[in-house]
Formats: sequence, C-alpha cells, structure tokens
Amino acid sequence: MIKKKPITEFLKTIIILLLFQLSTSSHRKPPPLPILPIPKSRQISWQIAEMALFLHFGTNTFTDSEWGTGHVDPSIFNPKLLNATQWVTVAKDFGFKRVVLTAKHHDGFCLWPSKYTDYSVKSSPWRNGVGDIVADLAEAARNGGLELGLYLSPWDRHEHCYGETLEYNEYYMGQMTELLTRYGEIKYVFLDGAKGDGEKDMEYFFDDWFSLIHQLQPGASIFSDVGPDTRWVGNENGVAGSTCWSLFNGSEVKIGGYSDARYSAEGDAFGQDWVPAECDVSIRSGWFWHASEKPKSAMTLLDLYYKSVGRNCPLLLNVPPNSSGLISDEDIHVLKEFSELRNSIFSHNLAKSALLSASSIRGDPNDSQFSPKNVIEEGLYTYWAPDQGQQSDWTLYLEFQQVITFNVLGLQEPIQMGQRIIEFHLDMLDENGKWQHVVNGTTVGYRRLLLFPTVKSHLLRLVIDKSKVFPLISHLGIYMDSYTVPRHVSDDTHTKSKFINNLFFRRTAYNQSQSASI
Ligand code: FUL
Repeated sequence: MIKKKPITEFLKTIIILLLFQLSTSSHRKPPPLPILPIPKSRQISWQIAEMALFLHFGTNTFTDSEWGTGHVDPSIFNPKLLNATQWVTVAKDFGFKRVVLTAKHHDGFCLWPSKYTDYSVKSSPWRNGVGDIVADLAEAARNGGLELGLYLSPWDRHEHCYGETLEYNEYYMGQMTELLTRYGEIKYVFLDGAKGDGEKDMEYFFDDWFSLIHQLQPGASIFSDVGPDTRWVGNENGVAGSTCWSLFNGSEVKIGGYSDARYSAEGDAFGQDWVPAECDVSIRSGWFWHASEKPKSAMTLLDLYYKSVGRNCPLLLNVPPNSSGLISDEDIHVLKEFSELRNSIFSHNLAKSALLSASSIRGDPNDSQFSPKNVIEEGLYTYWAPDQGQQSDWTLYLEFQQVITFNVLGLQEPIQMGQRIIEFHLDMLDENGKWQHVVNGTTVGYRRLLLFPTVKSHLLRLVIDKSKVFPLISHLGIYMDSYTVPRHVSDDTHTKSKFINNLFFRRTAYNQSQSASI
C-alpha cells in the first residue's frame, strides 16, 4: 500500500509531462519580426494595384499644347462626346486598377465647378456649363470598381493670387477640400512639382497639404517628388532603377527642385522612411492629346512594364482622351495588345508544376505556414521563411518532372514585413548535370521581373546571396516570354556566365534540403 503511491504519482507526472510536451510542440512558430520601415496600409493597397491609368485632359487638349498659359478662353473647351465610362471601361478591360485625372493642370482650368474660381467647366460650352468631369469619373469608377485618384497642380498660371504665399495656399487647400469632400473615396493624390523658369516665386505649405489630404481621405496615397506615400522615380520615361528600394530619406530631395535622379530611381537601402517609387510615363510623347502624335507600341509598353512593375514600382501610364472626350481607338488597340501580351506571358507560371524545397524552413517543416510551397500562391500573406538560424545562402529548389523552357523569373517579397533582399541569383542544372548561372538580381520588393535569354532545365535553384536579415519570399514565377528579345529589355542579366565548380557540395546541400521538403 505504502509503495504503490509513489508509482502512481510517478506515472501521473510522466503523463502530465507528455501531455505538456505534446501541447507545446503543437504550438505554431509565430511569424518573424518585420524589419523597419514597413508600409502603411494605404501604401500596400496603392502598390498592389500595380497599374493606374493617367488621364491628362483640359484646355490643352484643344489648343495642341502641353503647358497652357492660363489665359485661354474657356469657350474652347467642348468635348462633345465625353464619356467617363469609356475611360473606366478601357482601364478596367486592360488591367488598370485606378484612374487618375488632371482635375487642374498648370493652366489653372478646373474640370470641376470650383467655388473659388470661374476658370472651370462652368464657364465652358460643354453641357452648357453645368457639367462636372470629376463627378462623372467618380461615378464611373465607382460603378466599374476602380479606384479614383486626382491631380491638382500646385503651379497655377491663371489664378491671380498665385505668388501670394498665404492667399494661394488657402486657395489651393480650399480646392483640395472640394475635391476630397465632394466625390466619395479618393485613393490617390498626385502633387506635381513642375514650374516654369522665371515664374512667380512662392512657398507651398506641403506639410499642411499632406495633413489635410490624410485627414480628409486617410486611405489616399500622396505622390510627390518625395512622397510622403509614393515618390517620383526621377524621370518621365517610366523606368525605375534596376536596384530599387522602397526605402528612402525624403529630406535628401526637394519637391520641384533639381534633385538626384539616381537617388529617386534607386531609393536608399538605409532609408528611414517607406516611400516606394512610381513610374509615370505617357503612351504618346506628350501628356496631352495631340492629333499629330501616335501611341507607343504594345512591345514598348511591355518593355516599360518590365522596367517599372518588374522593378518594384507601380506604372502610372498616361492615355490622354482626345478633343471629342474619348480615348482614341488607336490607343485602345495598343492597350488591348499590351494586355494580351501580359496575359499570355504571366498567366502561366511554370513553377506551379515544380516540387519545391528549401535550404531550411522556419518552424515545423510539416506545417504549411512557412513552407516553400507558399511561393507559388498569389498574394503577399503566404510566404516561405527560412529557419532563423540560417545565416546565408538561403535557397529555394524547384525540381520539374520534365525539362522546362523559360526566360523570365518573377519574385515578390511580403512587403508588409519590410524590404529585405539585397542580392540574389538563379542557377539551373544543365544537361551534363552541372550548375549554370542563369541571372543575377539585386532588390526585389513588391515585384521583381528579370528577363534573360531562353534556357532549359529540370532543376533550378534560387539563391538569396545577401539580405538585410533572413529573406522572405511570397511569390516565385517562372515564365516564357516568346515575344521579347531579352537583350532589349533587361540590363542586369548575366546569362550562363558563372560556372559553379563545387557541384558535389551543392548537390549535397540540395539532397539535404530535399529531406526537409514537405
Ligand atoms: C509634369 C508636368 O509638367 C506635365 O505636364 C505632366 O503633368 C507630368 C505628369 O508632370 O511635371
């Protein structure tokens, strides 16, 4: 009797310990810490849109000019067939998620009936002066499920108080308030830094403007040369740096000043603020419609897509409505072709048929939470995370049942966790069982696309060579672009240039990782 008690107690303790161990070992490993700075939610929603349609429209459309003098008679403005639904339909049909209208360009003419000036649609013959283009577009965008953005030029060549700092800032903020309170949700505001030489000097109260915009429309991302939400990429050609950080120091750049174009295009690996770049470019050479100009070809737009969206920057593509108030057929034709090209290339991710494994996996390898398989799923919130203890050579392997033929690599980081990757490369196993270098890249960010001469293999490895902290990858795409001649597209590809000698070691590493794959 006396002896039995301790045995029962002992067994009890063992059972409790086992249960405890079972319960703790079934705990999931939480996600890793983000690396600061990280994007605000409005910046994430702005970025995932990827492409926006810019609409430059106003008196310039009727005077064949780019920078209106501000003294053109409003009677010239009469877009008889204007149909904002057509603009939205074109945007929506061809993959644009947002429309951005020049509510007021530098000439000061307002496309909405502002109470602060008569220089607007209300003084024009269009719809007998009772029309409102911002209202039309807001309604069409809402109906079509697209976001709306507005451009309100700070430089105003018509308004008499331009040059009087206090008075004009009040005027500008009054107009901004009209735009942000009358038309429902506004998701984006474009603040242009341009101003002609020799024009009246004055100070813009940017901090007041930014605060007002965020107060009235907290979901709106503000574009300017320095942000605060998205920065100008530093050129109007639609081309980002082949290294492109969303990190940036706004204090290094002056709005409207002559700044360092390279800094704007590449960002700053050590930047304190999250201010990703946006690439703005026009489908024609001018921003406004001119009868004499033709749109760029679909192949040129595809090239720009690789150099903007494919370099971590949304593309803001300007497609100016013509003087009848419609987007021209020839522009629509090109946009259609551009959309077909993208669909044909990117709708077929060859990586989906691969067996995916990794050099290490965070947490329990039998749990899908941080599995390498996550990289073929769309979206930012599923990702591969390596084990925190792995310090270098973070690697993903893709093994195919058959040899695949491809020439594009696409990568995405879960940017809500910060931008991490500094350098990576892709290798493939050739027909002699030797690793061949396919392509190098630097930053990834929201999306990176690299185009290179076509290669064939059944085994690939993506190696992250340098990262601020251990990398995270939310998407990996392997595609075939049969339309582009690669050397015209990518300036940072090095194909089959490096021969890897330590094949045995690498193979061993691969075999080890295979056992970790799930
Ligand atoms: C520039 C302006 O001067 C152009 O007219 C155009 O609006 C472009 C997007 O920004 O700075």
